[in-house]
Amino acid sequence: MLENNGESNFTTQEVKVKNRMALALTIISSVVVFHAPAYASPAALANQAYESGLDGWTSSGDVTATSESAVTTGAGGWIIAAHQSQMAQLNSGSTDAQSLDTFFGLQAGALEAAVFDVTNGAGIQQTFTGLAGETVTQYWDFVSRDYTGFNDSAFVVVNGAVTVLASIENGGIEVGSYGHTGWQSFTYTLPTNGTYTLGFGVVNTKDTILDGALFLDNQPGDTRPIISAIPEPETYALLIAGLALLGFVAKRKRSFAA
Ligand SMILES: [Ca+2]
Ligand SMILES: [Ca+2]
Repeated sequence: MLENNGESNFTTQEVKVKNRMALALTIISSVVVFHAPAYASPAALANQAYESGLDGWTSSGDVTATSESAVTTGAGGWIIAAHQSQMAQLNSGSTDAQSLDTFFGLQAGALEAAVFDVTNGAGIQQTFTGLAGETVTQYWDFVSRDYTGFNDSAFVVVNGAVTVLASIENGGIEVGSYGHTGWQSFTYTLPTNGTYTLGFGVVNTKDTILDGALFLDNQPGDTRPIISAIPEPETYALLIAGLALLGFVAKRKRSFAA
């Protein structure tokens, strides 16, 4: 009887301890959930939409903020327009390959290892701090003024690692001669809390002419073909034939009315 009472008392104590432990666990887990970063929340970059021009970014080479740009190629070309009023435009011909390595904080020859035969290019980047699990999404659009045999390319650099986004014929989205990618997204999820440098660039290869163009914005803008304003000879012939037909119809109407 005494043993039973003792055992019963011990069980009650055990239940109390378990209850306290459960309460403690509930408090701990609610605190952890409260402090955890929200799922896929965006990291805070300055002026990622380029609505304040290039504020918050550093750049090298031919880099400007613009609302709309006509990129003429050997096969017509493309008009690229910003989301809202501004986007960044990079044209590849101005900073030599070695200086681009330095600009992006890369080991000498790192760009050459990712994109062969690099001659010159342009770059833009920003350093920011973020928390593990946060994401950075940048929209980009690459247009090739060059043709196959040359491999102008666009790339992204995250903390010293180069990844080709697009090229004429060697990696990423391959556009071929005078091609374009349209607006695409690049998303990076921060693996740890810390400081990151996110950069984008575009380069010429083999020679330094017919620059590649890279456009950047925080949301996709517009891409449409350049429509020639000067009619082709065939168009004139059609126009004249059309006018002649109209004249014939009008004459017939007058004949019937008479
Ligand atoms: Ca914008
Ligand atoms: Ca080129």
